[in-house]
Amino acid sequence: MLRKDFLWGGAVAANQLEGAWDADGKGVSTADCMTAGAADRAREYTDGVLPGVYYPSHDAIDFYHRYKEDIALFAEMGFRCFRTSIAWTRIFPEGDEAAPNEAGLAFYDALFDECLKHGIEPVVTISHYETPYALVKKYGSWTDRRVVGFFENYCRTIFTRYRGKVRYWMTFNEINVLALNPATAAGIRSSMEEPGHWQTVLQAAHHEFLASAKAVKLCHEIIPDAKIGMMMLYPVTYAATCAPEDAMERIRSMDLHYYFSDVQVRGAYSPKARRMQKRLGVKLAEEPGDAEILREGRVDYIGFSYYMSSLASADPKLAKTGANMITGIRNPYLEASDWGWQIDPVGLRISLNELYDRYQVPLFIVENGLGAVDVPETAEDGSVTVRDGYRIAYLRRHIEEMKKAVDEDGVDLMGYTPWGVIDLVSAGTGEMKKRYGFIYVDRDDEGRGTLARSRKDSFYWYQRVIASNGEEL
Ligand code: BGP
Repeated sequence: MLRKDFLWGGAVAANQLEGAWDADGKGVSTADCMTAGAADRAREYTDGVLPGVYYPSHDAIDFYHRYKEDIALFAEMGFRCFRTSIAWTRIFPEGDEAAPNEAGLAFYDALFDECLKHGIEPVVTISHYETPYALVKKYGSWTDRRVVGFFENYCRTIFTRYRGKVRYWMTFNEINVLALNPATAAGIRSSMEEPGHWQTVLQAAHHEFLASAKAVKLCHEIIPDAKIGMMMLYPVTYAATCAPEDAMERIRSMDLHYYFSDVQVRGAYSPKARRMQKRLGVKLAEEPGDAEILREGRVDYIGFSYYMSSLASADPKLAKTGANMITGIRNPYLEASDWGWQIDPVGLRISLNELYDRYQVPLFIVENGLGAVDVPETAEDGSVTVRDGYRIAYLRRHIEEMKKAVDEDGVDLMGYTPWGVIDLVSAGTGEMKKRYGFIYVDRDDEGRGTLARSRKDSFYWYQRVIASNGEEL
């Protein structure tokens, strides 16, 4: 049985739904410089906002102006929590100002008040793929240690302002994506093929670790009853065959991800992480006192996203399939989504087992879901719905496995917030067409549509799931 206060809810990120990208003093974030892509075409990351170019985040689904209507719908589903992020650029438009932008702070005050009014706990990601673009231009983003101080100032500001309103926090969304896609994660232009890539990203990671640790300490001081976690993409990986070389390759590929979680959960680089730095030719610039900062900033829980599993093979020639930030090998036992993400409910149970065995801290599934093409239907009375049985099937099977991890394997699980509970802009491709929501939003890839909201079949299904605490699936 799931605990009585299990945090059922849903997850989104500011840049993927708020829109109002330059309203009320907001600055430009890296997400505001991402063009629209497609399933087979990557988004482009432009040097600032260029005239005449379409940027999907600029209007997104206009949550900034419609949040009351949307939160009322979340409340109708019975949400106990709502995971969103604060856009750093609403609070500090360029990231390095000394004083915050009051209009930005006031927006999140109103948003959190609206949630609390409905009995919904806000769960807040402090940085979700939306670094202030001015920090990229002036400092090279997280490659510069000064950004740690700016982040600390941002955290102190929001913890002080929202104490009494927000009890659940996460520092960096999918922090390990910094190694795989530093442009999306932090606006850093570097690819794995480039010499110096690892020096750049692991130095930036060191700064994010310090920033996260300082945020944890500050949060505990300012809001003593708060819980603050890390957040990672969990890429559960199997050996492609029973060849021992593939088993070793699986371990090797996971090492990169544990590099991130080990520091944030255990408060220090592992011996293996130190070897990895050496092997990759990285000379980390560290200062006396860093070890202490990391040790004192261990997180309270691990939030993670889970969409699919991957395979590891020592054979470099194996075919690839599309995957969330990771290029994977086709698994013949699994079906894939239209975007090539391999659907694997048991992989969620395995992820929960692996993470809990390794760390024994509470876990929180803060993203999971199916990106799919939805076809809206209009009834005679004019109401719109989507018959999304495929989405219900995906979520049902994942929740079943999640419950086994709790009931049979003893995993300490805080909650479950499926991704993109209201249709929003895809982070990977910038599409609207790739929909995750229980709530349909009339908006297409070219930015057309009325933005009207409609309940899909999954809306009513999820409502029953929450009401029965996961018993009625
Ligand atoms: C995660 C991100 C989210 C979200 C999700 C789905 O990696 O944290 O921001 O977008 O993936 O990905 P996509 O939007 O590319 O389908």
